[in-house]
Amino acid sequence: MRPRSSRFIISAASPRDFPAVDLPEVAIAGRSNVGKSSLINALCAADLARTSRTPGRTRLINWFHVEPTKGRPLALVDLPGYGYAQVDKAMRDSWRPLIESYLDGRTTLRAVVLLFDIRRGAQHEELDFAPWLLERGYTVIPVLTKADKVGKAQRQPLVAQLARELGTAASLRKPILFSAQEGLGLDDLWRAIGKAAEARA
Ligand SMILES: Nc1nc2c(ncn2[C@@H]2O[C@H](COP(=O)(O)OP(=O)(O)O)[C@@H](O)[C@H]2O)c(=O)[nH]1
Ligand SMILES: [Mg+2]
Repeated sequence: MRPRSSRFIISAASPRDFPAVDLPEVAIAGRSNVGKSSLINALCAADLARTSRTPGRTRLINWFHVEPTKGRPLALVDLPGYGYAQVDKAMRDSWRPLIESYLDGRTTLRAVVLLFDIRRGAQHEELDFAPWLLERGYTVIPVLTKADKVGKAQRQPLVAQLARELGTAASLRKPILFSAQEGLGLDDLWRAIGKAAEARA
């Protein structure tokens, strides 16, 4: 599916800059380099989110306005990558409160799309993060990114493995196989996002 329209709204470096957006929101979370910006670009069918070569914006939370072909408009929210060993501690300490203050009090947030590199699977951070999100009442949509990097026969077993690792909470969706490069999984992801955005908070 291609959206009717998509545009960048605003970036925020601190909670006082969070916009008062009167739309259901779906956030995209995952480690640096997992493919967040590429996935947002694929969903928006436009080069709105910068990909890894320009890391400046990746320390900010970025809002995008998207009008799907079906259903109401929504905001996609690009969260800074977490668990990135190469950044120094001071930088990590400033990210965490930013992400947590967003996730803790965002009444318009309906779902978090949680990204996993298909070659790495779930690591400690994600295995802690998913239940943390579920406890706060958010739908979690797990996505395996860069599916093109593994052979076709390996893909479904990796989906099954991630599903096993994440468990069976009610607001946990089935993992979606995704490749920005091949355009794989885009319709499945739009369906899951649309459903979550329509649901009442
Ligand atoms: N092969 C392949 N590479 C991808 C895919 N998605 C992202 N990448 C590459 O992975 C790197 C990080 O992507 P980016 O979207 O910037 O990740 P972010 O840091 O999570 O926003 C870039 O070099 C992308 O081109 C994909 O589906 N397939
Ligand atoms: Mg990015």
